[in-house]
Amino acid sequence: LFPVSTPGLTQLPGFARGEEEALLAAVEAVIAMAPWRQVVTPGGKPMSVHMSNCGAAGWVSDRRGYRYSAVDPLSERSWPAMPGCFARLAARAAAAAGFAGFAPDACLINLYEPGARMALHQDRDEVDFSAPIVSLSLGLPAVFLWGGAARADKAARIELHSGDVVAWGGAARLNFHGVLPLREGVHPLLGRRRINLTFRKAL
Ligand code: MD3
Ligand code: FE
Repeated sequence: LFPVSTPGLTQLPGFARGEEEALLAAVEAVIAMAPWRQVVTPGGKPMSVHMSNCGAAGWVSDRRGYRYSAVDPLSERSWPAMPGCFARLAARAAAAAGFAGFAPDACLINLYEPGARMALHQDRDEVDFSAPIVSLSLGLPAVFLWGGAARADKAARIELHSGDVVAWGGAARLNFHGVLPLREGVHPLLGRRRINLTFRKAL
C-alpha cells in the first residue's frame, strides 16, 4: 500500500482495509442517534445522497443555504460525538499524506444507493481552508470526479473502492469535485450501498 499523489491530492488505496467492519458498526451507532436524511438544496431540490453527521459540527442544507451547525435540525440536539476509531483513522491518514496534527471537528457521512450522485461542487463552508479534508469510502465502488479550480476545467476520473482513503489539501482544497451516479452492485459488507465519510475542520 503506497500513496499516489498529484498536487493537493493523496490517495491511500486500501488504507482502512481490515477496519471496514468496525468502521461500519461505528457509522450505524451514529445513525441510530442521527438518522439518514435527504436534505434539500437552497433551490429546494432534494439531494440524491442521504446524509448524517457526527462531531462538534455537522454540514446541513435547507432553503436558507448551506452551513455547519452544532445542532442536528431533526433532533434539535448536538450531533453524536465522533467515534474514536474515526478520529484516529483520519489523523493517521492525514499524517501519511503529509498533514501532521489533523484533528477534525466534523464528519459528514454520505449514503449512496445505485443512481445517487453528487454534482460538481466546491467545499467552501469551512472556516479554515488550510486544513485538509480526509475521505473514507466504504461499500460499492464509485467514480470520483476530480476537477480544477474552475467549474469548466476538465475533471479526471478516480475509482474509489471500499477501504480507500484520500486526503485533499493545499492548493487543491477548493477544486471542483463530484461523484458519478453509483452503479448497481452488491458489496459483501454493505449490500447495495456506498458510504463516504469526510473528515473536516469546519470551525
Ligand atoms: C476535494 N463527497 O461530501 S469525498 C462531499 O464521495 C463530497 O461523498 C464525495 O464531495 C463523496 O462534499 C467526495 C472526497 C472529497 C471531499 C471533499 C473535498 C474531495 C474533496 C474537498 C475539496 C477537494
Ligand atoms: Fe465535496
